[in-house]
Amino acid sequence: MKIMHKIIFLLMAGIMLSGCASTGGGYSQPVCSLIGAVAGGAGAAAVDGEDAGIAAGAAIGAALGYLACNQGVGDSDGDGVNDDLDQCPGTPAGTEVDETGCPVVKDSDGDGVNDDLDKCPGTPAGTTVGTDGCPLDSDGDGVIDDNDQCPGTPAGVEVDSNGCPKVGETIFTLEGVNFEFDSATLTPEAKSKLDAAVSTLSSNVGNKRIRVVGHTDSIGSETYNQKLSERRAQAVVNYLVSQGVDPSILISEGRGESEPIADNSTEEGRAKNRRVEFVIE
Ligand SMILES: [Ca+2]
Ligand SMILES: [Ca+2]
Ligand SMILES: [Ca+2]
Repeated sequence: MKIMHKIIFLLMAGIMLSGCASTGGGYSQPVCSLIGAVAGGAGAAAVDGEDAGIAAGAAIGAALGYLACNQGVGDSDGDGVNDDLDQCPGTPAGTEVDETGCPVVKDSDGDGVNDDLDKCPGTPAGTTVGTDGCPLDSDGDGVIDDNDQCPGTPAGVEVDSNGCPKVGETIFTLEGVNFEFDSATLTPEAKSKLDAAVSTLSSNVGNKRIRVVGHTDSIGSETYNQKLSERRAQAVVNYLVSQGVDPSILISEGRGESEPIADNSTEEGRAKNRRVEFVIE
């Protein structure tokens, strides 16, 4: 049996030293201590075979195993977690780390965005924030979503403190080929544009109304164009109502050729002048 004990001792010692020494920490410390304890105990038993000797040998072996394993295992980034356990070995000095050696991640204002990503770390409780931790302003009008009664304001439209368009603001313009030639019949293109604008028109004016204003180019008489613009504005209102917009918020008006925004002497300019504007009343 003594020969067997010696073989075990040498075997265990060999495993311990190769595992720990060659890699500078191939085993974790508890495992190395255990191997050391077994090896030490076996070694002691090999020498005198007494229980006390086995216990003493185990204790010495455990200590030796621990020391062997810790040889060469430093704490490169000085965060208090040794390199063999440090999953974030390059932590900057002064960073608070957890038991894995990685920075402790906090969300100081409790908005669900951790401090390291939070560009607005002091958001008041309950504020709706984006991925950057700052209050959301979905329509970019300067009024945060939590206070915005018109959260879909089109870009460039001036708003009041409720985030709704100010009186006189044009919130939408129907441009392009909107009507069949010389008529008030909406083209399919115009209908699809109006369809896309319906939600903006009905839910983004607050408690205000929309004046739907028709304009023409200067081809034809002023009187004729005035009537044509009125019929076109009314056609737009009728279509919007057929698509579910509350008729009580819509006012129809024609201004003929009296308010050109481009040069009526060119086809391009005339196309711009033929338009229907949606103005907050
Ligand atoms: Ca936060
Ligand atoms: Ca807003
Ligand atoms: Ca708004």
